[in-house]
Amino acid sequence: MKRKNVEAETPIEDFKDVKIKKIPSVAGGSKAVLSSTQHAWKEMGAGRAIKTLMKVNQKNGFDCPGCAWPDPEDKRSAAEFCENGAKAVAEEATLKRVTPKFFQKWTIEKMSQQSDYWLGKQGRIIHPMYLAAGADYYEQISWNDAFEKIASKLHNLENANEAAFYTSGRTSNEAAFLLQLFARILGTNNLPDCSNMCHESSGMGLKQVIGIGKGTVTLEDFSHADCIVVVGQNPGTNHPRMLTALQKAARGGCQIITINPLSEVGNNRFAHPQEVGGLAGVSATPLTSLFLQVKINGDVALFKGILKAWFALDKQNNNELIAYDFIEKYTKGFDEFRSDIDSESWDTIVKESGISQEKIEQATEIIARAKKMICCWAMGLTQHKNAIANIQQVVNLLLMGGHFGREGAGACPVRGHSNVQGDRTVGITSNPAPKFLDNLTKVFNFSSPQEKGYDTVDAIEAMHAKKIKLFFSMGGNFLSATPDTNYTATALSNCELTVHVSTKLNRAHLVTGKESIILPCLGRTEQDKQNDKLQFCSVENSMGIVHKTQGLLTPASKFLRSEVWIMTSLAQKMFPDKFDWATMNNYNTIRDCIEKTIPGFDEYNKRVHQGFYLPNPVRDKCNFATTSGKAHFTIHPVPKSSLQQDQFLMMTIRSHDQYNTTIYGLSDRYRGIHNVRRVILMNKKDMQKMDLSQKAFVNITSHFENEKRVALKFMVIEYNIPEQCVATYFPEANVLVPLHHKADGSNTPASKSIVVTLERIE
Ligand SMILES: Nc1nc2c(c(=O)[nH]1)N[C@H]1C(S)=C(S)[C@@H](COP(=O)(O)OP(=O)(O)OC[C@H]3O[C@@H](n4cnc5c(=O)[nH]c(N)nc54)[C@H](O)[C@@H]3O)O[C@H]1N2
Ligand SMILES: Nc1nc2c(c(=O)[nH]1)N[C@H]1C(S)=C(S)[C@@H](COP(=O)(O)OP(=O)(O)OC[C@H]3O[C@@H](n4cnc5c(=O)[nH]c(N)nc54)[C@H](O)[C@@H]3O)O[C@H]1N2
Ligand SMILES: [Mo]
Repeated sequence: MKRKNVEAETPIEDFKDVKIKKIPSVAGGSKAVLSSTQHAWKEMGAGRAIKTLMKVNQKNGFDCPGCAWPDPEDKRSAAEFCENGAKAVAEEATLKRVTPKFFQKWTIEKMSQQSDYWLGKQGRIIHPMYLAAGADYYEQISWNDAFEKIASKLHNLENANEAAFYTSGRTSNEAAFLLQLFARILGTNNLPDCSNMCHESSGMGLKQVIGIGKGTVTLEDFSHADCIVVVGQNPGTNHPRMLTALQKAARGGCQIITINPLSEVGNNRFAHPQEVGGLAGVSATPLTSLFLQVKINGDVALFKGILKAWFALDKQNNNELIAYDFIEKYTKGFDEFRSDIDSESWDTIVKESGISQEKIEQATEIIARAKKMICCWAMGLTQHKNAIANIQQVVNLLLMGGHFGREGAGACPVRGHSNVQGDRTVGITSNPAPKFLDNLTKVFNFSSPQEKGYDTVDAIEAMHAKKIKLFFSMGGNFLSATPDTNYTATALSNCELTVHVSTKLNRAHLVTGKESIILPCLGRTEQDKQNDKLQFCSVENSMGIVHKTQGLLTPASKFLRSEVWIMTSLAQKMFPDKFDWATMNNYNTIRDCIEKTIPGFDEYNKRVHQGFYLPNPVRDKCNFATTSGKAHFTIHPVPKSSLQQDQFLMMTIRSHDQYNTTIYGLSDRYRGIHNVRRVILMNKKDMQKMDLSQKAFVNITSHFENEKRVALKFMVIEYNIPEQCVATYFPEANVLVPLHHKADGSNTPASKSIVVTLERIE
C-alpha cells in the first residue's frame, strides 16, 4: 500500500520569472564555461572545483560521471570535460550533506512535497538510513543491521524470483559484475536496468542484423568520415564532447546531416570553449550541412525515402553508387529489400516523414556519394513502438554503401550513462546468453538460473502484482525514470522492502516498499580505500574501450562505502561458503574473475591502466556473427500516424539543465527557456488553431488503447517543431507514458511517441 500523502510526482511549479529568450545561434563558447564554472564553484568551492575538474577523463583520473562519449586516445587537453560534465561532477562532489539530523527533521510526506530539484540540491547522503513499516521518518541504522535486515528478507522469500535487482548505468564493471553474480547465486535473472529504457532497442536491433549489439566505430573514425548522419540525438546538451569530434570532421570537409523534429543549437554551430576564438564565440564552426526536420517518428518513412532516391540515383550513375560487391559478399536479403523499397510510394514517404521529396533527394546526393559514412543516434530512435525498425533502417542505409569494417564508417549508437555499456558486458541483463551463464557456473561453482528474468517494464508489472517482494536498486531513480509514474509508485509500494544504493536523495527514496533502506555509497570522484589500500574501478565507453577510473577526493563522509564493498558484504552475509568474498576487496580479484568469465578481457588487470578495446568482429574484420553469418537487409513497413485532428504526438526530452531525473537547474539555455520546466513546446499554427497564446496553460491527457492519463498545468511555449508534434521534459511528463506502450521486441517504453490531447485552462 502506498503511504498516505506521499507524492509520487514533483509539485507543479509556481511559474515565476519565466523568461523566453532568443535561442542562441552557437553552442559552447564562453557561456558554457561560465555556466560550468558557476555550478562547480557553487557546489564545491573554487579550489576543490579546479583540483577535481583537472582529473576528469585523464588517464590517472576518473571517468566523467556524465555521458559515455569516449576520450581522445592521444592528445588529451588539461581540461577534458564539458559544461554538462562539470555539472555532473559538481552534483556529486558538492559540499552539502543530507545528514541523519536532516532525516529527523523531514517526514517522508514533507520531503515528497518538495520538488525533484530541491531533493537533489540537499547534498550527499552520508549515513545508512532505515524506514520502518508505517514510520514517517527515516532513522539511522548501522551497516551491519542494514545487511541483516536485507539478508533476513531474502532468506524468507519463497523463491529467488521474488527479488529484483535494478542497475543504473553509472555503476562500475566491478560492482555490476558482483551485483549480477549475487542475483544469480540467489537464483534469479531479475536484473532490470536503465538500458531497458534507453538503448535496448539499439542492442537488440543491431544484434539481429549485424551480429553485435554495439556500435562499430572508434572516435578516430570521425576524423576520416566524409558524411556523418546525426539522427534523434541532441549532443549539444547530452554529449557535448561529441561536438569536438563533429567540429573536427566538419573542418575537414565532412558533411553532417541532422535528422530531428527540433533544430537543436548544438547540432548547428559550435564554438570550442578551449580555443581562443571559440571562447570569444568568434570562430564558431557550422556543423550541420543539411537539416531534415522530420516529424516525430517519421524516421522509417524518411529512411525509406532516402533508400528509394538512392536506387534511382544509382541507376542514373551507371550503378556506381551502391556497394554491390560488398552486398554480394557480406549481406543477405537484398533483392526482397529492394523490391519493398521500390513498392513504397512517395506519397506515403512524404506524408509520414513530413519531408519533401526534393529535400530527401538532396540528402541522398550526399549519402549515396559518401565513401565513408557514420550514422549516430540516441533516444530519438530508440523510444518508439517501432524502435527496432528505426535502428534496422539505419543499418540498411549503411549496408547500401558498404559502410562496415572500414575506417571512417559504421554504426554509432551514442550511449547515455557513462558505464551503461560496461554493465551489460559484465552480465547485467534479464536475458543472459547460455554461454555466459555456463562460464559463470564454472568459475563460481554454482548452478545459474536459466529462465529469463524481468526487465524494467516486466519488473514494474510484477511488483504491481505483488510477485516481487524485495526490490534492490544499484543507483538510479526507479520511480521517476520509469514510465507511468503513478502505476510504478503503486508497484514499488507493494514491495515488502525496497533498498537503494545511492549518492543523492531522490523520489524513489520516498515512494517505497513497506520498509525501505538507503545505503549511501562513494561516487566516481572519491577515493576508494579498502583495508587502507587505494582501489580503482573500470568502465566501458560508448566505443567499447575499457579503462580505469579512480577518484581523488576525500569521501563525503567516513560512513560511506563503495558499491563493491556493499555487494561483497551482502554476499558474505548471504552466501559465506560460496566464495572468499573478502578477497574481492582487492578489486584485482574481481577483474580476474571477469577475465575468466567473459571473452575479451585477457590481461584485464594489466591492460586496464592504458585502456583497451573489447573485440568487435564487425569493426575489426567485417565479420557478422548473425544466424546466417551475413549482415541482413530488413524490410519494415512505414508506421502510419493515426492521430485524430485534435491529437498530438508528444516526445519527452531532456533540458540542458538536467541529468535524467537529477535537475541541475530550471532553465534550458539552448532552447531559450528560462526558470521553468513544466512546458509544452508547440507549433505556432497548432497554437492558433487551439486559440492558445504564448505562456497559456494546458492540462495534457495521454491516450493509449482505452486508457487515459492526465498531467496538470503545463505552460505552452511557441517553438519551431513540426505541426501536430509537441515536446515536454521528462520526468515531469512520465505520468503520461503508458507502461504498455513500448517498443516491439525490446520492451523499451515508447516515451517519444505519446498520443495526447490538450485542454486549455485559465
Ligand atoms: N547533460 C546530460 N547528459 C546526458 C543525459 C542528461 O540527462 N543530461 N542523459 C544521458 C542518457 S542516460 C542518455 S540515454 C543520453 C540521451 O541523449 P539524447 O538522446 O540526445 O536525449 P533526449 O533529450 O532524449 O533527446 C533526444 C533527441 O531526439 C529528438 N527526437 C525525439 N523524437 C524523435 C524522432 O522521432 N525522430 C528523430 N529523428 N528525433 C527525435 C529530440 O528532438 C532530441 O533532440 O544522454 C546522456 N547524457
Ligand atoms: N519519459 C522519459 N523517460 C525516460 C527517458 C526519456 O527520454 N523520457 N530516458 C530513459 C533513459 S535513456 C534512462 S538511461 C533512464 C535513467 O534512469 P536512472 O539511471 O534510473 O536515473 P538517473 O536519474 O540517472 O539516476 C539518478 C540517481 O542515481 C543515483 N546516483 C548517482 N550517481 C551514483 C553512483 O555513483 N552510484 C550510485 N549507487 N548511485 C548514484 C543518485 O541517487 C541519483 O538520484 O531514464 C529513462 N526514462
Ligand atoms: Mo539513457
